[in-house]
Amino acid sequence: MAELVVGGAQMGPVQRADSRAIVVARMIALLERAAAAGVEMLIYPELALTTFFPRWYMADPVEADAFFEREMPNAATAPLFARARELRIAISFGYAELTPEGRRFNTAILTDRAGRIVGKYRKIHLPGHSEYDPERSHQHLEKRYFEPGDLGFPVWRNAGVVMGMAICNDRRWPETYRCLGLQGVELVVIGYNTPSVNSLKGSEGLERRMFHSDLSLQAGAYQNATYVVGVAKAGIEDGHRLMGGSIIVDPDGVVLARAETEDDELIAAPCDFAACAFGKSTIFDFARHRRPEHYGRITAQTGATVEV
Ligand code: CDT
Repeated sequence: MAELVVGGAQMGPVQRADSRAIVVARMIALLERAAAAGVEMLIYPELALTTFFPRWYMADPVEADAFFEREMPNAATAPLFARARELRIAISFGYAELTPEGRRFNTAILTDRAGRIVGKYRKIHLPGHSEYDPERSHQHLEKRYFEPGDLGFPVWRNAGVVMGMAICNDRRWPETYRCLGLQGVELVVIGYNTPSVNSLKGSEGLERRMFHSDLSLQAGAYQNATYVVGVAKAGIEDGHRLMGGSIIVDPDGVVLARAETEDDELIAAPCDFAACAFGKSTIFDFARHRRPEHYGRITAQTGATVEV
């Protein structure tokens, strides 16, 4: 069974005017800090290379193309891949993907410790809305700029560990973790950009939103007997605050490490993946205890129907 020192590279804000070169230099600085801490697998946030541009309404979605990557690695990110390879650190980070066919996804990739991309995930649970909404304190136009991911929830064996990815809003959905759990996942990595206030419900403050993030990540870990790492892009970005709260959670649902700032910050924890076996072979031994004959509604319908 594998052991790995796992790190979360929380990032402070990326402003709209920041170049990819500036952002990648910050990511490399975090990678160097991770190497000094003995980290072997490092997770960066969702849409790590740019500002969280879905907060901006652009009448023609093509105007947003400047925020998208047409290939990965590319000229801007090549130095990050090269340094990760030299340091033998596997990495995962999120970016906006524009495919050769002109499709747009909110994507994350996973590399092995030799800097090769071994996995790709495209965000499935896209939150927000697709048209300008004057009722909101800020826009959240992910449904405008991205289409839902088309790759499902795959896992990969990487550095001896069964790994899966999810992105931000996916962390709130038990379906995400269970699809990965049913493939024996041992490490789920999740980058996020979460506004510190709810755009429609101004009273829902930071403390409650942090609680919801922790609750989701810890429940997903415990209920699937897997390590889960949630990593924020945080701080005041283009005048809008994003929450921090990056955490590493063990298969018991216990938080092993937590970021304290809203800036570039490294968290790390040694993870012994043998610890996943206990939950997977006892209370969450899916083969013995699941009752899928009663779960048909999970895939047969989306909205709740009240029939009584
Ligand atoms: N990036 C992302 O998915 N953020 C969402 C905010 C939802 S509010 C429309 C999240 O779940 O954190």
